[in-house]
Amino acid sequence: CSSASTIKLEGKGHAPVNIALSKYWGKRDTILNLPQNGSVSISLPGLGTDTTLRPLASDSSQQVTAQDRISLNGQQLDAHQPFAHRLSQFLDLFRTAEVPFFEVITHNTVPTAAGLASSASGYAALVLALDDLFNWQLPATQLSLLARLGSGSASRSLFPGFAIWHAGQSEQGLDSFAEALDAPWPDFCVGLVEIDVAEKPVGSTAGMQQTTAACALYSAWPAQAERDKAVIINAIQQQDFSQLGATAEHNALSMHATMIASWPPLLYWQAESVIAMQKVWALRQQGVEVYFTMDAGPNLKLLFLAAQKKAVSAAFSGLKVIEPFAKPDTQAAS
Ligand code: 2P0
Repeated sequence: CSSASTIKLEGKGHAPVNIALSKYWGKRDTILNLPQNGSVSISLPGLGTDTTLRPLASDSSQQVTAQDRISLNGQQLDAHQPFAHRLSQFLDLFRTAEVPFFEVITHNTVPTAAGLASSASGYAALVLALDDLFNWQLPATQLSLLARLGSGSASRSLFPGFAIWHAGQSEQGLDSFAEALDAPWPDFCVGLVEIDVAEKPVGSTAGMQQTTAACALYSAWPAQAERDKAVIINAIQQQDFSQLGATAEHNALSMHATMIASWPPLLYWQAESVIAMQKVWALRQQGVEVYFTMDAGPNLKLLFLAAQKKAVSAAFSGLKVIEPFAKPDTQAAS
C-alpha cells in the first residue's frame, strides 16, 4: 500500500483501552490471533495509548540503523526487551524499501494504578499511526483486522463505545475483525477496583495456551461464550441492564473456571479479589444493582448505571468511575 510519495514524515494514532463484557479466551490460530469465540467490549475514553511513528530510513542523510527505535512513556527500550521485541515483530509486517525501520514513540494514558492491560490500546494506536504514516485511509474494520494481528483484544479498541469482535471461520482470518455496536447508553458506568497492579506472572497469551491445552472444562467454553455474546448484544440493544450485568459476570466467572481447572492451575485472583466479589454480591442483596467482570489479573471492573454511582462509590473507596458515553467535558473520573 505504500509508495514513496504517500509516506508522511510522521503518523499518529490514539486508541482507548476496552473491557470485554463477554470474553476472548483461547485461540484457534496463535500466529494470526484467531479466537475460538467472538466477544463484546466497551471502550473506556480517556484511558488508552498515544503513538507517533516516524520512518527510520537508511539513506545518506540519516544515520544508518539496523533496528527500530522504540520508546515507552518517555523511556528508550532495548530491542531485546519483550515489549519492544513483540512490537518489532509486528512491524515486520509493514516494512518497505523506504521504511526499513521505524521510530515508535508511545505513551500510555492508562494510569498504572488502574490495573488495565494496555496491549489492546497499544496495538490499535500503532495501527492507526501506520495508517496515518502510509496514508492508507483504511476503513476501521480493516484496521481492526490488522490490530488483531498484534493483540487479539486490540481489534476491539478501534471503536468508541460498544464493539463486537466476530470470531470468523476462515483460516486466513479475513472475517475475524471487530465493528462498532452503535448503541449509546448514557447511564452506563464502569468502575475500576484496583487490587494489585504488579505485572502478572502468566500473560494472557500463555494463559490461553495453558487453558486450551490442559483443561477438560474448556471444551464447553466457546459455545457458552458465543451464547453470552448474543445475549449481551441483545441486552445492549434493549438497554436491559440486568441481563447485561448478569451475563457479563457469569461469563467472566466461567472463563476463570476454565483457567482454575487447568493443570497446572491458573488463578489470577488474590484474596482481596474474592473479598471484592463478595462485596458486590452483598450490594446486590441490598438492592444495589452492580455486577463485576475480571480479566487475566486480580482487579475487578464493576458494571452499574449512573443511579447507583453514589452507593457503589461509597462501598468501594477510591473507585475510579468511567462513564463511556459522557461528553468529554463532563467525563467523570473520580
Ligand atoms: C478479553 N483478555 O476478551 C480477554 C479476557 C483477557 C481476559 O483479550 O495473545 O492481550 O495478545 O491476543 O488480547 C487479553 O488477551 O491476548 C484478553 P493476545 P490479549 O479482553
